[in-house]
Amino acid sequence: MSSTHTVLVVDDEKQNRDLLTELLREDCRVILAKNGSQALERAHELQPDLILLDVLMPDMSGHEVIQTLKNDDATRHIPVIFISALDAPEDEERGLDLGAVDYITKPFHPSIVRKRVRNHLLSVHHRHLLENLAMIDSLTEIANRRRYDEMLESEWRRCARNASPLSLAIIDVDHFKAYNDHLGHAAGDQVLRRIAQTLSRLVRRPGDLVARYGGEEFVLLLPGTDAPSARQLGDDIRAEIEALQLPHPASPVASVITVSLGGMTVMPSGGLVDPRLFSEADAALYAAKAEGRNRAFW
Ligand code: GH3
Ligand code: MG
Ligand code: MG
Ligand code: MG
Repeated sequence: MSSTHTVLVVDDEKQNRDLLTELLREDCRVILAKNGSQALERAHELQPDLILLDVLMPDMSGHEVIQTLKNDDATRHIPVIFISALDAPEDEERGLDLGAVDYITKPFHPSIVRKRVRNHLLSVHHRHLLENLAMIDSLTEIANRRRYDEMLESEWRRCARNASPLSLAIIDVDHFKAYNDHLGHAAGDQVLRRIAQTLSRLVRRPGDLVARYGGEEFVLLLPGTDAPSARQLGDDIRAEIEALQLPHPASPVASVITVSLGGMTVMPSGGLVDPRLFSEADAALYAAKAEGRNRAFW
């Protein structure tokens, strides 16, 4: 667990940095900063899981460092432990008030530091597990709508920065109500799982997202994919789902499960997602349904 965690040690004295590195190397990857500005830079860039922060440093105090960290969206979630020679209760109180999760006084006892760091890393680990669980759809075990909403915002901004296209597809199972009515809800659930697996198999470029949007609807978010490539993927998905040959005796379209897909590709600009990306994809889906279903329209 903890060997994959990164801890940033910030101290102006080399002796302390060496000591803490030696102490923690078994439990985590240790990165170092010898002053406040270096600490802020490394925290921002390397996103450590935990920061051990000295208070008394010449250029910028630990108090200033933590305040800057807490005012920055990119770093405010990183837990900070103060390690300081200031050992009066009011020093400790001030450190905790500033948002530190713990306060260790110098000279420190090596095994206590190690155990406290271990405990905090365990909390970090549990928090990551919970955050991931909250982003997963329990039926299909793919990403859920919450994850999609988050990714859409961040990928929109990233594509806008890189001047690269962003493609979105909405996939809806054809005549799924009739399927449930004929074969039962449990069989319907199994179909949704098979579709999620198939989508995950076909959509596998790093950065791509497959999510269950809700009910029998799925979405694909494809950053950096232009319209021709996205259209090709849409055609492949439609064909592969039909090729699963999952019997759907009540379908007027085919005797098997099919999907309709609507897609849209845009060149994002600005920081806010343009709702037309989704509404245009939804309009294409509506057209695919209206023209007889089992179609991919872009
Ligand atoms: P269309 O081809 O126009 O999309 O028809 P449809 O029957 O698929 O559309 P409709 O929106 O009328 O029905 C969607 C159905 O999807 C209704 C609901 O029972 C089913 N459904 C939604 N979520 C789940 C689920 O989690 N499990 C199962 N088994 N069925 C679900
Ligand atoms: Mg110091
Ligand atoms: Mg639907
Ligand atoms: Mg449907």
